[in-house]
Amino acid sequence: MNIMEWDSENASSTFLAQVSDLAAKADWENLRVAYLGKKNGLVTDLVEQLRNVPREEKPRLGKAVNQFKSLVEKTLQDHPLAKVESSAAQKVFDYTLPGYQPAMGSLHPLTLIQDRMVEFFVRQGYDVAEGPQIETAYYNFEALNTPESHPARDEQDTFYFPDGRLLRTQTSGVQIRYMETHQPPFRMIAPGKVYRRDDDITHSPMFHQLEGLVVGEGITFSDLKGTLQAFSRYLFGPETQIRLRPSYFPFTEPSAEVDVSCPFCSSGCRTCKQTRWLEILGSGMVDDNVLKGVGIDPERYTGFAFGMGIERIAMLALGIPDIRWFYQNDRRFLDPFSWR
Ligand code: 2NL
Repeated sequence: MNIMEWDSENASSTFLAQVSDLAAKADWENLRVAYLGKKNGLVTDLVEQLRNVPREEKPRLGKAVNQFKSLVEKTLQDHPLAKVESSAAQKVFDYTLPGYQPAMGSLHPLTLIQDRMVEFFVRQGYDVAEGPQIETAYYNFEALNTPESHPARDEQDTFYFPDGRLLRTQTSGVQIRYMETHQPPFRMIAPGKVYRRDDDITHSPMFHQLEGLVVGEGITFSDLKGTLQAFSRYLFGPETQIRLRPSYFPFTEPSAEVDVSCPFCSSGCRTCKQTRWLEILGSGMVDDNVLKGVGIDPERYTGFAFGMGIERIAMLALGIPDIRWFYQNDRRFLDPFSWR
């Protein structure tokens, strides 16, 4: 269109007639391109030609083109179709397509194992207690008959805060508080996070423990043995045997380490390192000094206690070679547990 032959009034009414015929977003798009398109849009073209118009015609034509441009821009912008989704997104919904399956959350393998352990003790009437992960040296060590000279208290093994407090290395502080606030007889467990300066394929600076404590009149080593026997059979199957080996902990006397017969073999395998036994926990009769420290009379009451690492047992039960797999949130590792 040559600007010298352009009739602004005619152009406006033509444009407005086209606008009144608009029916779909695609029509609106086409009209916008026809007028305002960067290439060959009528308005764009006219504005371009203004530069070469004779001097004396410039004011009149300039005004007319600008008015026309505003009319086109404003009319298209205010049109109801301007706000309608463009045709590509407006496609009819295809209900034959497969649905999107939302990813399902599931329990972490450590949570699954911990829940099963807790389940056993809850069914036996144990109370479940929790406590702070930042402890004082009193609740983590002193009250557990562990003197300042003990290697476990070294900065090599324990994370200390500048004020002398520490990240608990065992959940025992929870049991101490429980004994301060409850009268025997009682049975309780304390599951939770604990921290030690350790880091390799079987040790993590943070891991989970479950400790248990039973105090009452006439509690004996037989009660300890029977309880751990039943627990082992619950966790590893009814054929499981247990074996107690003499051991030492500052807070129990006597103390025993407990092995279960390897649930995977009868003649030695990789999991049991050809020994046919797996060590699963430490235990013993609560030391008199620990009971005295919380005001329980050891002449009247006795008790047993035990502690186990949840990661260690989960690794044995599930055949997991590297403790770090628990913490990396890699779905190749986690997804196979999601059906449980
Ligand atoms: C292990 C051994 C153990 C305890 C923890 C305990 C707590 C109180 C009193 C006496 Cl309050 N004992 N806990 C006893 C024996 C062993 O843990 O190897 N844990 C991973």
